[in-house]
Amino acid sequence: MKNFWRFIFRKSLPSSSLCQMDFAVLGLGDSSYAKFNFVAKKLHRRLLQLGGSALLPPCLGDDQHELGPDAAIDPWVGDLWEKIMVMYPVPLDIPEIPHGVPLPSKFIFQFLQEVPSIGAEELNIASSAPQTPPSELQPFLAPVITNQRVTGPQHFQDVRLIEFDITDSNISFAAGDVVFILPSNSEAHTQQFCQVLCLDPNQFFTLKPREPGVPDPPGLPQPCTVWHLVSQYLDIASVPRRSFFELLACLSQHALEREKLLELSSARGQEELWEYCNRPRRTILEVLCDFPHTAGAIPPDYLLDLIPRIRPRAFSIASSLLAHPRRLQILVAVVKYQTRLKEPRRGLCSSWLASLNPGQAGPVRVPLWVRPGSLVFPETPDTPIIMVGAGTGVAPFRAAIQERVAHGQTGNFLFFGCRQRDQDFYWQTEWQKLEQKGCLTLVTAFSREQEKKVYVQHRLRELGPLVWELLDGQGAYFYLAGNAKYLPTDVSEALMSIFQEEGRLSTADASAYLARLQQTLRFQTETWA
Ligand code: 2AM
Repeated sequence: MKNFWRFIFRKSLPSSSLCQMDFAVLGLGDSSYAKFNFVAKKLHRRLLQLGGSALLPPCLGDDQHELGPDAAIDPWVGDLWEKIMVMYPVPLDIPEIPHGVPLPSKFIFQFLQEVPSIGAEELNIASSAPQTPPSELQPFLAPVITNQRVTGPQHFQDVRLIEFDITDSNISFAAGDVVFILPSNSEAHTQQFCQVLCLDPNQFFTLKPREPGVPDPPGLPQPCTVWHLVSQYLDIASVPRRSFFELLACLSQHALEREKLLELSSARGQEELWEYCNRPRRTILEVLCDFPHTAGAIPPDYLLDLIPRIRPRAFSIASSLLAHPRRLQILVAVVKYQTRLKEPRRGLCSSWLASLNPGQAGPVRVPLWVRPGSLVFPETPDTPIIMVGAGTGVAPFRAAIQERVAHGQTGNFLFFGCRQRDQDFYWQTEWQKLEQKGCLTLVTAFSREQEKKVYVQHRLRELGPLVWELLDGQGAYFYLAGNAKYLPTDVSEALMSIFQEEGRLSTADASAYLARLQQTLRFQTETWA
């Protein structure tokens, strides 16, 4: 993508480069970010500039839409097909694929009659310590050495400090980097899935691609047990997409269930599908339990077409190797919420991590690897940094503070917001020690200790003269991290008012000042909704 981007934006490309080309751009974005679908919009404009003809306006898929990105994608793809079918009609002599018959599966499962000489346990460990840094295809299997609840008993959320031992892993990281973790399904869900689909979890299989040249599914060892496939590969706890229902309908031999599945996958069934599946966050496993006759007769060959692969989750690293050698720490908020379904919804990765018992002997290890994150910290020794973190958003700042303190860098300003000092004030004593040593200036905002909410942006405004002096006088870098939906806008507004009051800038100049900070990486954010 980087190569493509560099190429397409080359100044030397003549403006008629794409005059023979029709194009359409589909973007996947999240409107909680200021630069919503920036790439798609920019690409669309550039392709036009190079003489291409847009078949449609760009599609701006939005993760924040209550129907998900599909709300924009479905009608857009419909329009696209209409155009394409007019431009390139299907020749009459090509037979149509009959409706309701599944396409052949990508893989054929070959079940082994004999148990291979490698033991099942050995197989379930995907890799040992590699020579090169671990990656998605070769993760490091890290033992968990700490799993500690760090929120008080009255706090609504179970937040865990999880620590991994990364001795001999070849992993190294710096402040701002993120760790990717590949979670597994729970034992109970794995068992239930095997039962509903009438699969023997102990059976070994290998996969044969139906078409030559189709690569093996990445990260799946072969031969493999059904248990391994279900517990570590198939994302049975995710909410199914419409394509899942389409394929399931084709595979169903049960008249009633098939009819229902066809309805849910049809265009007019989308409202109902939304109510049945997306709104209550019903999982693939739960849907399969609702269609037991169909589920019990799914040919294993189709499992990989039907169910997506478990995706890794990214966490900001919360520790520095300089303070905790051979260790990697993260702060995990355990996702759990209620919908109209009786069973509470639980986040796959956070619940799995929280369930791991550090003292436990045995092969439960966490597959992980590290990648550079989006936050970059200045290397110059005397550049101050202002870090604004709400809740678990403080995690990357702890790594940065530990690293900077180890390097003797001063000018560390942390604005931390949480609900109550005795419930979710993460690393309270650690910060206080650093303050006493003169390595950190800490400003706290406890939102629920008084009647009126106090947030980090209120503290920023109160300390406006200091913030302005650090930014304008000393060239400080400003960082913001947190999971509050309105946090980015609120903090930007606080900064704007500081620029206007302390810097005596007009509104236009204050926004230009903020934009310049962003462009020069002196204002960086890591936020999620
Ligand atoms: P609240 O839950 O009491 O509203 C970590 O989640 C902290 O961020 C909490 O104290 C939370 O307050 C606060 N928070 C919620 N929304 C915020 C916002 N828009 N700006 C700043 N802090 C916010």
